[in-house]
Amino acid sequence: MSIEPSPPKPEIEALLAENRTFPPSAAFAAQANAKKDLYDEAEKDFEAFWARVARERVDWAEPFTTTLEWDLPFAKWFGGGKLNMSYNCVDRHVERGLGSKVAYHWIGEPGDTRTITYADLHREVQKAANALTELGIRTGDRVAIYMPMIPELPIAMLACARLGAPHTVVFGGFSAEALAGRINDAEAKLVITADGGWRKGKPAELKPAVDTALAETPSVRHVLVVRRLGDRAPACVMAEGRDVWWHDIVERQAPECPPVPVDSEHMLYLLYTSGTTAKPKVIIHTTAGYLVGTSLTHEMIFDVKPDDVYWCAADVGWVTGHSYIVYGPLANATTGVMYEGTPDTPGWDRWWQIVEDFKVTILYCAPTAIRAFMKQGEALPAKHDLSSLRVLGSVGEPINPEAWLWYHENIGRGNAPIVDTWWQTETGMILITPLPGVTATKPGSATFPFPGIAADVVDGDGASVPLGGGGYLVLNRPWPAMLRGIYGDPARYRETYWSRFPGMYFAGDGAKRDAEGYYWLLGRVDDVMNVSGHRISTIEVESALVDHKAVAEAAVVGKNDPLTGQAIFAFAILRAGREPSEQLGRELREHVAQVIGPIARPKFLLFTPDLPKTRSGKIMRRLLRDIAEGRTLGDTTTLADASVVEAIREHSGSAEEE
Ligand code: 7RM
Repeated sequence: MSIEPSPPKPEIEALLAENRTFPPSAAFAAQANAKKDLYDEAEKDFEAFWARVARERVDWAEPFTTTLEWDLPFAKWFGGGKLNMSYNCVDRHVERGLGSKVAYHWIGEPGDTRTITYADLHREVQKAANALTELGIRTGDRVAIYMPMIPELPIAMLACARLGAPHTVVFGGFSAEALAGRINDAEAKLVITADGGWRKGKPAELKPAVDTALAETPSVRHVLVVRRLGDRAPACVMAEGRDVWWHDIVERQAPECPPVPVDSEHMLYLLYTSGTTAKPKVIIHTTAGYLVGTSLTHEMIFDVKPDDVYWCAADVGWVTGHSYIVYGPLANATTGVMYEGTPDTPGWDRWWQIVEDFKVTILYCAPTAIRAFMKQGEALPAKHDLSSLRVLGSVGEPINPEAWLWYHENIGRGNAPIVDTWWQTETGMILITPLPGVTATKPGSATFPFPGIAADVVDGDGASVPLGGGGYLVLNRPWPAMLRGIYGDPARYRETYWSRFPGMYFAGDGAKRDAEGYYWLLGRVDDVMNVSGHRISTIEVESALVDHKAVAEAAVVGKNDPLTGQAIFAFAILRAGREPSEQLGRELREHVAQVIGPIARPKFLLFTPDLPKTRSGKIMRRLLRDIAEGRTLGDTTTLADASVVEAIREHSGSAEEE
């Protein structure tokens, strides 16, 4: 790691030290699940805290005998315990009389809907688990899942968990090549997929990509295929003896399949980290600690009550979907919303229509979505009744203060607390976040570590940086939902996360703390630019650009520069109704210079209609750097929409240089 943290610079402090503070309302605080004493309890004895939570929240087949065995960097939580994840997410709720409670209100992109109750889930998960057994799946076998956002996706995950067969979910948008790599890494025996799904008003076939991938995946015996598109999937060909329709095999199964109790540390799933680095890592999550961590954070951070309608608008293929669409919410018997399609179909108010129709009370989404809505203007959300919303969440990237305020005013109507939640595929659960009703928020800050979590900001030598300064974000003690390693590569696990600062987990993110101890996430440390020896993080410049009223979204990268080492290359997406012009280019540069300082003025500026992103909305700056440098593009298998980079590249000649 060559980049050292920047010393605090007064001009950057100006951007981060948001003066606006939003204290919780007395009314919200009075009814909140989380109380301040949660921090106190956890601080007194964090192991005792997690043990208490684990006893209360989990239905154990056999109780655990040890809370934590910590052989740095390998953790074992709740040793001696046995449990089943699907039992905890489904059966126990039905047994307690919640069978008719809705687990998911599902909305297909074309407008079809399905209502899945806990009793429905109970039946369907057991039938699916019996079908997996018939297809040869046993405890410990890996199953790859490559599906659109349809109810069979969580059902398939829970069916795997019922048998103790770890799943690896691959985004439906990824290519055949990416799918083949993931199947081979996991040596999956079975692939669960669909003929396709609806995306942007059109049927999008999936099965042909599976067929291509399977030419190179010797471990796969069978493919289980859900019919979603039917006649609209003409290329869906079933291979005799290998491929089986879901409705043929699942429907005829008995609706009883006893859950297999597994050890606390039994592998629940494998998941690739999002493609912001060149070589993806396969992250291991296990059962009990993950259940404890995701269910507690879900209930406290989103203030979930029995009558809430909770919508996490992520894709299930992202860790956010695993933890906060499937396992956390179902463990809490929550009623959720699940939507198949994109936010712009049939119009840019699709989400607001869903909120209105289903009276959604809690919405959790990514800043990239919020900025896309900002670009479309205030009129669209204003047309809808969003008064049911009472908590809003953000995840995936630092949220610019501008987008935070827009979300607060136009979606939360000024009175729904916003929880900006920092975490990673590796952490499994939210780690830095406000607790609504407890924490006074500041737009752009993820605020404080969750109870029981020990975070710090350290300098290049691992020494804690005093409040007011910036450096590297680290975690100083294990937490229940933490990754248990990188699949098949313990050395890389140690090297990637535990060697930069001995004894600490290095998250790879930069962070600052203000004078009051609030955490401000600054993005990945490899996204830091070095201009004439000044270290400037990409989010700082991006926030300054988005702060200008003409800009909806921005990305900046460092471009090699003979004079200054790196020069700032900015990509800007304008809001609806604004046109690119030289004049506007000058104005934007001037704006950045004013907000941050002349050193941060972009040397190159390109107006672009779109940005290359992962499916979870993270900007792939690696590809923007390739574009800025005029290089051939690196690995694009995790790109949500491959045509975007080509479109930007065509324009890139027109980048204005100052
Ligand atoms: C949940 C998820 C992890 C990386 C992480 C950060 C960035 C996520 C926030 C954030 C600032 C946030 N998992 N990140 N949440 N940065 N504020 N609230 O995103 O594995 O896909 O990505 O995402 O850089 O290291 S992930």
